[in-house]
Amino acid sequence: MAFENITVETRGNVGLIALNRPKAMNALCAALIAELGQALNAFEADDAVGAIVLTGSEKAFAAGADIKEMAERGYMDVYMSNFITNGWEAITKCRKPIIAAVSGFALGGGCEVAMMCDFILAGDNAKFGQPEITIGTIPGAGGTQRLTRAIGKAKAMEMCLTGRMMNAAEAECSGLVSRVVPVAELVDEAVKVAGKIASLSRPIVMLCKESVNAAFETGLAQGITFERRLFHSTFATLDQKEGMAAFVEKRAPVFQNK
Ligand code: DAK
Repeated sequence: MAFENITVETRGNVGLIALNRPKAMNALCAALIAELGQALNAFEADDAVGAIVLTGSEKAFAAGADIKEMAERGYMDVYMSNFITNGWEAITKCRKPIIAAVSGFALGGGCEVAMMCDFILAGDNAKFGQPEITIGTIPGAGGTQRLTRAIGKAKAMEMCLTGRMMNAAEAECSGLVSRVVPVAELVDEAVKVAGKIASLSRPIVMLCKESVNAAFETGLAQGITFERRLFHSTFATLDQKEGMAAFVEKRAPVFQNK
């Protein structure tokens, strides 16, 4: 597939997508989001790919939705066309793990895209923010919800109400990112982590992702029950038999994704 706004490659069993609109700080125009959806769906369908890394450039992961594209839209237009909603859902619907490797600016929709991924690895120059308030709107792709769940009300409210950016160190302390690494090593490190995940049992990885995500959508008792049912179901897989046998026999497991 030929893309204009992203680059796509595979490294071993990892799919790597880089947002690529350097002149516009990787602003998320409709064409870019459509391409991102296509690339994610292709990796989702590709049995050779076990995990995905989504990154930008050193300067910008993405500086938000494309303001120039949005500026003249009217209410009836955005409401009736369900403006820019569809393409974005490919990220949250993907069943394979997606790691966001964020360096530079992750603002507005850029921060929201990163938060839609399963976890964020940050380069030490990363800056996160929801600056929509400064251009007369509010976050529209989950920013007020996912940021608040990730870092708590006080910090999320301050960031959404003022547009203040958070640097990588604060983002790590606040629980927004899993780890900070030197920016020059970021993509390689993200691919390494994704490669580790991709080397494990595919169905078990998917069950695990589903279970962690349930923590954000259920109460504790319901979440625990859901986890228990999924845990029980892993015992119906060949990979659970293989994983535990390999441990007992002191050898590396060979998973069949079954
Ligand atoms: N849109 C369009 N162009 C952008 C852009 C953006 N978000 N961000 C940067 N650019 C462009 C600039 O216009 C400039 O273009 P030229 O003037 O060279 O043609 C070029 O990128 C370089 O930017 P700067 O000259 O401004 O570079 P600086 O280093 O001085 O500043 C910056 C970098 C990232 C701090 C600054 O560009 C900036 O503040 N950008 C805007 C950040 C922002 O406000 N983002 C929030 C946008 S609103 C939804 C989904 C998503 C959304 C809503 C709903 N649904 C699913 C319903 C999301 C909304 C948003 O993200």
